[in-house]
Amino acid sequence: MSKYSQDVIKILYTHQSEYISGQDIADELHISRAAVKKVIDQLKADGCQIDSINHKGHQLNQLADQWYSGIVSHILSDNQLVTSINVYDTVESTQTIAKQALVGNNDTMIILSDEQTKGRGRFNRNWASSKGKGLWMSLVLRPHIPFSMIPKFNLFIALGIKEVIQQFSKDKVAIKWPNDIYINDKKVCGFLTEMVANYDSIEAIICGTGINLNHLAEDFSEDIQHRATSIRMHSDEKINRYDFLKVLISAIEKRYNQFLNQPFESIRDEYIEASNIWQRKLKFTENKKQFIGEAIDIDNDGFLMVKDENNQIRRLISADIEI
Ligand code: BT5
Repeated sequence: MSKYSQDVIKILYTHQSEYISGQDIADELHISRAAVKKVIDQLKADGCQIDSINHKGHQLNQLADQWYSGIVSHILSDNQLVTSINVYDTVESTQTIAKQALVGNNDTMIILSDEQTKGRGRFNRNWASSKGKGLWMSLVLRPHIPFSMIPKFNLFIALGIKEVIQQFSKDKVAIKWPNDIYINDKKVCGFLTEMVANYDSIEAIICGTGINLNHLAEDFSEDIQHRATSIRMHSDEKINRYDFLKVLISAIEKRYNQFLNQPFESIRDEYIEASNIWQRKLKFTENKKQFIGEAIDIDNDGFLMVKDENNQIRRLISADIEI
């Protein structure tokens, strides 16, 4: 991509309601009209729908299904959550990139990639991250908190992600404790929180979030087709990834501040209401051991209270739940 692509796409994006001439773009960037034309031709070849009319100029109608750093930086310009924005077209895993990028500095970051070739879930399970279909993101945050607060992070972030997906979905969105978001009993999002720490303090939290935005059923491989869904499959229109990202970061920022300043108790009722695990028989896996039970409550510390088949109450900090 040419040196000026990100600047040109940002100008087109911020002038979406009108035509802007090649000369105006060239003047703003101090480059030639021919250079602007070259970039615009490339953007069209990428899949951007740009209407170009002689003597009138260019108008952006639709962006390609990819992240342009020029636009990401623009839409996140007023965010207080991260200072550094890193956009890739393909990586093995944004978690790996995040872990490398956080060394030797104190930055907070967002890492986005159009595709992950080795996206991973918890316990090194695979996370399918096909190109241009979803939001594959890692956030590097630097909270000054004790280790004991880490599990609480997921609970606050889940509410933020859930409410944003709900804004774009016609159907009910629910949290499946502790790390998943579901629509109609199918998984639309999974996230995981990893930590980099030295012996007495946390250096960074890396929150990896995978959200299926624009998949159609056939875009999922056979092994997950029956339990995966996308927001597009519950919406009348294609999801605009940039609109989605803007609201998502703002919701996460709000929930992150809540997490830093408030106890879980303050969101407990809201969390319980947003969850889909109540009044049903569930299969739990905890430390590789399985049991059947019913979730009955979440306590003030965010532990899940489960009644197993022997009527024993178990208190879980994390587990896999099969619905
Ligand atoms: C998760 O793990 O749900 C956490 C997923 C986190 C992915 C993000 S993407 C950005 C960042 N970079 C990464 O490399 N990872 C993070 P877990 O609870 O272990 O769920 C994994 C299981 O979900 C798999 O075993 C599949 O059954 C299923 N699965 C895989 N890909 C899926 C998808 N795209 N949609 C729905 N389900 C999927």
